[in-house]
Amino acid sequence: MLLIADESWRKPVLQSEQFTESARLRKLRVAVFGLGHIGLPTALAISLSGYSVLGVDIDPDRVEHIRSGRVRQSEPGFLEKLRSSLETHRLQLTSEFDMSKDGSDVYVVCVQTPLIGKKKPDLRSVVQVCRLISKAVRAGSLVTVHSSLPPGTTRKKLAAMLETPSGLRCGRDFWLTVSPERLTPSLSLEEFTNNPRAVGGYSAECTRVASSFYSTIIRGELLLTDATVAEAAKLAENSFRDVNVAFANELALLCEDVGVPAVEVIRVANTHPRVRIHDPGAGVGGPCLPKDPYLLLASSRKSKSSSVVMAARKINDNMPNHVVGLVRRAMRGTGKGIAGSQIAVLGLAYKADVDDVTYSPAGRIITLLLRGHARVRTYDPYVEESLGGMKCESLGAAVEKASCLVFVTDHKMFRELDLREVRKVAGDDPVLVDGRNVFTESKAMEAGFHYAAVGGPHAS
Ligand code: SAJ
Repeated sequence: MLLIADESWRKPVLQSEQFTESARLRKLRVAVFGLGHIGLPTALAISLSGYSVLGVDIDPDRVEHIRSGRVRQSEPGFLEKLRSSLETHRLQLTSEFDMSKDGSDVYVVCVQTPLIGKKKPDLRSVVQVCRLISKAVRAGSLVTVHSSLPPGTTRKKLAAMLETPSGLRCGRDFWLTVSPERLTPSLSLEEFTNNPRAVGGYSAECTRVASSFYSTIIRGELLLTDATVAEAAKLAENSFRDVNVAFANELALLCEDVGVPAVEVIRVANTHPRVRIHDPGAGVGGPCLPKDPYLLLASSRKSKSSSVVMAARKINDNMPNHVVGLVRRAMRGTGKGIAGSQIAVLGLAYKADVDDVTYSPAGRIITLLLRGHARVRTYDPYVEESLGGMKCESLGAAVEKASCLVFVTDHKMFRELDLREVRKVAGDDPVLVDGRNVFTESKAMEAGFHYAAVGGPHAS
């Protein structure tokens, strides 16, 4: 008879059954690290699923702002749900994580992974949080990473970091998974809950155990896979989108040379059942698309000189320069230069109806206009920042006596503008440069503007 002296092999089986049962009963205590545009909706959504959640952020001001309801999420119902979770203490917040008193069962890592120096991944926040968690992680815990990571980071770097001080073994004593976020800021709770979601385990057992937790908070399909697959898939999604936007932008530049409106070419091409050309624009911003391609290739050992992903980044990063070129050309057509001219930059956020200016093309456009000695006023109904221009509190104030209006973000309120009213306050013989094809040439000209657009006609 085989005597098994060491009972440790039973631990994982017992633990995983206990974990799964606790998940079913919503008894797991969850700690979410990082309360930014991903972490806060994550912490709230998990608390709304019935768990007790501790939201941890190193910035005490951010914690205070969240407590007082000063949050960036503008989606309907977000604030009410946040207040309710805080009032019932279903969600608690702290800027000090005391690992000696921590009794969490699930640790969710939602901190940022920006770029540093020459477009290198900056993993310091993830490493800092994992080192903290490594001092608290116990047998039967689940650590799951929602941050975007270069493929292989969790398996090669984070697992050992979590094992070291505790002496516990990843995959045997505690579980480790990668489950990258896909939500879009204006639909954060809905997309968190309903989007299909990858759950990638350090081991198959990690994936299995983690799925018992995620199946209680995610209604979308769970894609059970490997940790490195989950890391790579996330970056592939955003790199795919960035490459496709770059194609639309390159097509737009071609259409300008040929003299046909890119939006019309794309409209016709997209009637093909298997074609979906994206929208050309003033550039690609946001916390993800401008950086995820670099994270994806960070693990590549091949030369990046012929990379389509890097070529796409170059095309997209050049679009703000192209927009300023359209401004120069259009104003020259009215006998003006940008030096000394009053120019209104309308829309600073990286995309429509958000307040985030991370890597926003507007920043580069304003810098280039100021370098050309233009007098730049800015207006964005969602954004606090001015990005170097003179911030105006109304569209009218920004447009008053302006020789040129540059639309950089396609906010819904811009789409609804009556250009004839706008024309009344603008300067003489004004130009409208449309960075997001919000308007049409005919509408702009009827209202009294010379019109130029990305991929569109040049101002006549
Ligand atoms: N953009 C274009 N043309 C397009 C689409 C986008 O110029 O056709 C520009 C936008 O103006 C913006 C930038 O690209 O400046 C990024 O736009 P986005 O819609 O991708 O916005 P994000 O970064 O908030 O969301 C993306 C989404 N990823 C994908 O759609 C594959 C979202 O699902 C992710 O959760 C998010 O990145 C993320 O957090 O990774």
